[in-house]
Amino acid sequence: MIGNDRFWNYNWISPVISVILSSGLFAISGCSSTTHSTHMQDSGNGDMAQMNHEGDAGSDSHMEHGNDEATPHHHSSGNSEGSVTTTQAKLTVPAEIAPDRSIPLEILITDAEKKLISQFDIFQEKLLHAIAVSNDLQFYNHIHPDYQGNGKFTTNIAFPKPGDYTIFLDYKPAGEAERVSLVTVSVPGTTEATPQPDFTREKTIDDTKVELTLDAPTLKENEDVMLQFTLKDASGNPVELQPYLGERGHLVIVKKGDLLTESSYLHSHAMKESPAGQVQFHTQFPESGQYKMWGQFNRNGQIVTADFWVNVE
Ligand SMILES: [Cu+2]
Repeated sequence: MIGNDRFWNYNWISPVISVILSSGLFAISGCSSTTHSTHMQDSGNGDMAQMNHEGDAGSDSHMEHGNDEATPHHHSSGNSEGSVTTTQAKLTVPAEIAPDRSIPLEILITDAEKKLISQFDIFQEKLLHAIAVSNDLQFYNHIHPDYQGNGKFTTNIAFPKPGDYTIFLDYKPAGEAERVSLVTVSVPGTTEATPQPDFTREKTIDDTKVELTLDAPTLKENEDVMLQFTLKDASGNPVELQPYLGERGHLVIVKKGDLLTESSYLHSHAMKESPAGQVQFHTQFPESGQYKMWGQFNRNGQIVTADFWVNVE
């Protein structure tokens, strides 16, 4: 919260139109409520579209079914039954963005013909879930933009540091399957070196101690795994949790990479039953690599966000 208002001179008259990327229709993995988007993008005509996506030559403009190097292990992409439709998100941000300053975001969701989608189904209590991460996966924010009607959502967000950010947009056009679209934002300035992933399995967030345990000694791609978060208070007692967005907890998982795509993103829902202070997620990691996960839980109205890195072989 540095009071550098003098740097704050964004101008809505010449907004930068950011990225347009179509979404993937969700594929539901067989064992759990984990969803995982298919990789289906279409770089649009946004000024910033090339910024984060130029490295993905050859895989941006078609839908894959497991035959592309970027997504060699598409489990369960076979249930789309020929009804795949695409949607797109377009982000408009101010022409000038300063670190650590709140900026307005305007998001338009359209169908493949660029026609605005006006009706959305509520899922997990919201019309649109927006998960913003820095591309180095150090920053995470989960917000719910306000629906203005006619395909338009608005919100405000601050990006803490210079660098590239990706916002995963998770929504359901009325009567249709859940979609994920992504948009990107670049905050100008000198970027800092990214710290190495930290694989600690225990963290204290304010006065909540959170421990991650896995039901397997190592994580392997495409294998079922149960991720358990155990939350204790300062005295070591299990904490009481309340529902968060209708569930015992939410888990967002993003695969580390030079380029974040829709297939980098996984959103897992908590198992319904688990002992006090424990929340379990059943999931699969689609590829080997390093993943950052953010578990979110409601402790007496305070959302506890616990982040952990895991390595998948
Ligand atoms: Cu949400």
